[in-house]
Amino acid sequence: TTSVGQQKEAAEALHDPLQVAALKEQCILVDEKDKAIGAASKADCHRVHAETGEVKLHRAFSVFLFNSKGEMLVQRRSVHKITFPDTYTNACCSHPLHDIKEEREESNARGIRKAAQRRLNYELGIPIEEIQPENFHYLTRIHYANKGDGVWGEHEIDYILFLQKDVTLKPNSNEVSEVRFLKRDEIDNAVSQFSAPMTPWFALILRHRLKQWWDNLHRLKQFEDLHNIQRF
Ligand code: DMA
Ligand code: MN
Repeated sequence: TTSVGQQKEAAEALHDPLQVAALKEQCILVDEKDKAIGAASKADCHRVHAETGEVKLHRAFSVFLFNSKGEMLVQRRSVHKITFPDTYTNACCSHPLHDIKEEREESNARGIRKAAQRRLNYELGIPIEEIQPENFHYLTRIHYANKGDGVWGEHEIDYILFLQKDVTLKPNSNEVSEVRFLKRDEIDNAVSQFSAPMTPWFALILRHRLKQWWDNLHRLKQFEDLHNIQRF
């Protein structure tokens, strides 16, 4: 086993400087009911504990973006990402930050919506004015964990946001190496032909919920569950 200090040095030596700098972001620690209980760095929130294999539970979001034709955007994470590099996944995932006051707001998932706006702009280059917080349909929360490569993993309460809108895309190559829109009837075939793995959270949501939600983009209200936290 290696110490946290050694892992830190290794990350700084081996990884992309922008992605290393982002490890200092302060995520929101939560309990299993999604009650905020503190803050910890992105590094501390994603490091797999050497002895227990556990990762600190924190708050996150996943955006699923559809165009007006009902096609879904899939992105390939860049090779520079420290967690789950070079994998196919949904449009945008990230974390609301503890040191941004408005991103801690819990009423109507306000903080999550603001964080999603910030990250869609950063990762995919979508102009801020095209993605207003009220444009997102907040569906539910999912609790999941994954040990990743054994050094960097995930353990999150993940807010699911749907957005159907034609937007302007200008992907940030430090974050995203490819974007494409997939049609509903070609998803299974497309996934089977991906030339890189899928992220575990995208695979999980695809397996359990995505197709049902996708088939009902115009009546998502009836699929909302803002009370329970789903565990598959
Ligand atoms: C983290 O996503 C959030 C989920 C739901 C897995 P990420 O690794 O893409 O975060 P960031 O873009 O902030 O690095
Ligand atoms: Mn995370």
